Amino acid sequence: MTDAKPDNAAERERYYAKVGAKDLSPLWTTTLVPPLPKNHVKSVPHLWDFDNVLRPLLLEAGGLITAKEANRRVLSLENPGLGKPPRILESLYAGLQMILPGECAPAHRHSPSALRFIIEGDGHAWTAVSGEKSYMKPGDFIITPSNTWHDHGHDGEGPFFWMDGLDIPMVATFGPMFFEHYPEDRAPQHRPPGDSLARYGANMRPVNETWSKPESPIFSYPYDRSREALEHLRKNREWDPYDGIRLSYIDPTTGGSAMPTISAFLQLVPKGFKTETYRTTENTVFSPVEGRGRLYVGEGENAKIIEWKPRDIFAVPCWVPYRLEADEDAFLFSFSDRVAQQKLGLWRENRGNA
Ligand code: 1HN
Repeated sequence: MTDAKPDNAAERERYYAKVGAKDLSPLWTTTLVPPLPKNHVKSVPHLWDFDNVLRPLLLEAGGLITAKEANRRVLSLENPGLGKPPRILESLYAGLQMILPGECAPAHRHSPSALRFIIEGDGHAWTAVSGEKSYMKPGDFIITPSNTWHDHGHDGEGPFFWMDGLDIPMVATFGPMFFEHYPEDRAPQHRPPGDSLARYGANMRPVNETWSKPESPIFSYPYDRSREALEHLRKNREWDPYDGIRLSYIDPTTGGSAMPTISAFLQLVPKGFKTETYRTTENTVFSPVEGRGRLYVGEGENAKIIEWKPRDIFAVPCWVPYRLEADEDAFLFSFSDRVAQQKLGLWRENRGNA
């Protein structure tokens, strides 16, 4: 390549204007496919502080608007490197939602799939998905599959907070965005709480029932059970140098991801453990449940150290190297677009520095 100005520069410019007017552009003047994600990914590693920022601001919103009027009282986490519409990372939406005792977040359904990760509250708030209520406790992971009716309520005391994770940017890329309000505030209940877990969550399944949907038949994955599994494995399985001990939430009928577009994980990084530098094409959102520590993220002039503690939310973009250090036994929830990238043949990871 030469930087010398071609002798027909003016002629070329006239040509570019001419093709532009015909809804065309010369590929040779654009870089559609840069050599590395870092030349293309705009989102940046970032942390949202729950105790000092998210919680007080949501409480303030609680004095300004009801859950019903807002439909959903959610603060969207906007990655500072991305413009509107709000996204936490290129492919993922995340928000922090608060519901107050007696409130109603009315029933609706939409094509984007959602997950809830419970952050704080007394265990008497619930979400109803497809006619089944799940009471929510901190650390629980709950799915709201595409186009399932869902509403939220709170029968207990005090404010109740959870993180919402949705695949909205993926759906937006393809186009099939659908949303409907249910004609009443509450969608009807067809099954008692705990039904889906009883049917599919005991390493058994009803022999006379088929399940062919792309998501898990289990709506709620209680924290106690996931945590207990990690506690067992810390003593009985080698720790992974890049993850510590990490389990993924699965659809028990396939062994694959609980959701078709979003992967979700719970991970234990034992006190004093330092993970080795890891890089993956996946876009990942973390929320520590217990423990505190540091995230070392990025490289060169973009390298940062981010301190995290329980209930914070932090995001690591595609192909940005990172490692974790825990000062106390740390249990971290995370969700990512791994399963979507895998289905498209795009997912890569790099264990090591290369
Ligand atoms: C939604 O429906 C919920 O149902 C939460 O709780 C967050 C963010 C964007 C679009 C729809 C919910 C959402 C959302």
